[in-house]
Amino acid sequence: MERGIHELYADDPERAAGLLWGQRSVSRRQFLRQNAVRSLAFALGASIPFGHQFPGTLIPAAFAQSDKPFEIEGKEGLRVLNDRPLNAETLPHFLDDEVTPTNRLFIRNNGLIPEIAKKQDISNWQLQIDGEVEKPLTLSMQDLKTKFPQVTAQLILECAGNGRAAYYPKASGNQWTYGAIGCPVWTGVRLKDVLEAAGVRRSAVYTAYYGLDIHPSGDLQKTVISRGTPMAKALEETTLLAYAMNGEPLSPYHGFPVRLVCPGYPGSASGKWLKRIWIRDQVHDGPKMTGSSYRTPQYPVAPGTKVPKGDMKIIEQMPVKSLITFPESGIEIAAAQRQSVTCRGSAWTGSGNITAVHVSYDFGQTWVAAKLSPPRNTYAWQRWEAKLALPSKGYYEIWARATDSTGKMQPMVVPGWNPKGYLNNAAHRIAVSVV
Ligand SMILES: Nc1nc2c(c(=O)[nH]1)N[C@H]1C(S)=C(S)[C@@H](COP(=O)(O)O)O[C@H]1N2
Ligand SMILES: [Mo]
Repeated sequence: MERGIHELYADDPERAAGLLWGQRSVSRRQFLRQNAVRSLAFALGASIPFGHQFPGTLIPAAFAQSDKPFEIEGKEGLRVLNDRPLNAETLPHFLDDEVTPTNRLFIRNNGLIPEIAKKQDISNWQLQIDGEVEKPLTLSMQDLKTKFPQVTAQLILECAGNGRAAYYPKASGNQWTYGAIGCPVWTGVRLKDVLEAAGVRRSAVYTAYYGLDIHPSGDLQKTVISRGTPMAKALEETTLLAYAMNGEPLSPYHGFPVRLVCPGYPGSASGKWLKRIWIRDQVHDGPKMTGSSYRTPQYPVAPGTKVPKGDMKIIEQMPVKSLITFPESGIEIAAAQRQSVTCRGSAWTGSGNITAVHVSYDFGQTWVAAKLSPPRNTYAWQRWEAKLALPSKGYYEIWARATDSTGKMQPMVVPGWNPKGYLNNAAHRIAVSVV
């Protein structure tokens, strides 16, 4: 079940039209519109003679009647935020699995998927390891699979911009709500083992990844994104060079043939479609490492403040957070069932593990502790469940709030505003009516 076109139009007709017609900027409008008319015609299976006349904010009747949803091949339950580059988040009730299935993992692309991933052809693929190492390495897939111990772990992947949509004043970028998070099972090798084989020099400070994805401008010389982590994070047991997700080779969306998985850090540290890891003698300064990218102010600022670039710091550990993945927000419960309403979800943190999840159905006046499962391994999310007795008929909100082993707890309201809208870990709420 994808997000219906009616729902998109109801929320924001301009944006819905933008998604459908590709009309995003006035200057590129004519060009985009031509392309959009072509792709719309393709979706309809017919040409649209007067396509250029179509009013931008009207739902094409063909869709209005069939309620044909936006679909991403191989995906289910994803809401498209942008189609070029492709960005799509998972609806919370589609994240109800203990292990996130591949078809339900969010997609966050800064550029275009490289050919090698589309064709799934690794005959010419190699991974280069260089910089502050004694012995630079060039590794094939075969080398990765045979020269290093294979590791399988369930690891969280969350975009630092998850929750951005709730900041006011609005922060630019994809308007993620809740679903730029997932926790699949990854298989690969430890980055640590590979770096040890290369012999890390004492001068090593930071890693830098380079991927094969293509800059949205089409300029093949331009790097889309190149980020990294301090050496200590790179050398953690759970920082992987992954070649498989949920027992299958990585999909084209998620970094085929090899990607980093750097759980607990912003998703942007988990470079996809890798070609090179450069060990640096200084903090990496590649595209999206500097300025305000993946950085927050060093001190709290009032909403809307212009923060000098020198006052921003790189985001490292992600905050404590949780989701209610069952039931789906907006459901109606028959009065006969109200005494025992099952409610469950996931909780995770970038520091340590989850020690408690509390649930409220009376707007935070009372809280009950949920039953919490242990993580499958370090940096796996933890599932929680609570049975609630709703006292009467009427409208309720179920609120869930997690606490981690550092003692940090999710806030009920949107936390510290920052220029790019990162790290919103406010508690998730859903609506439930007893009828
Ligand atoms: N090469 C490359 N790696 C990348 C990105 C990208 O655009 N290009 N996006 C990053 C960001 S911002 C996130 S949140 C994660 C998303 O991973 P996913 O699309 O597999 O969910 O990949 C990261 N790795
Ligand atoms: Mo991200």
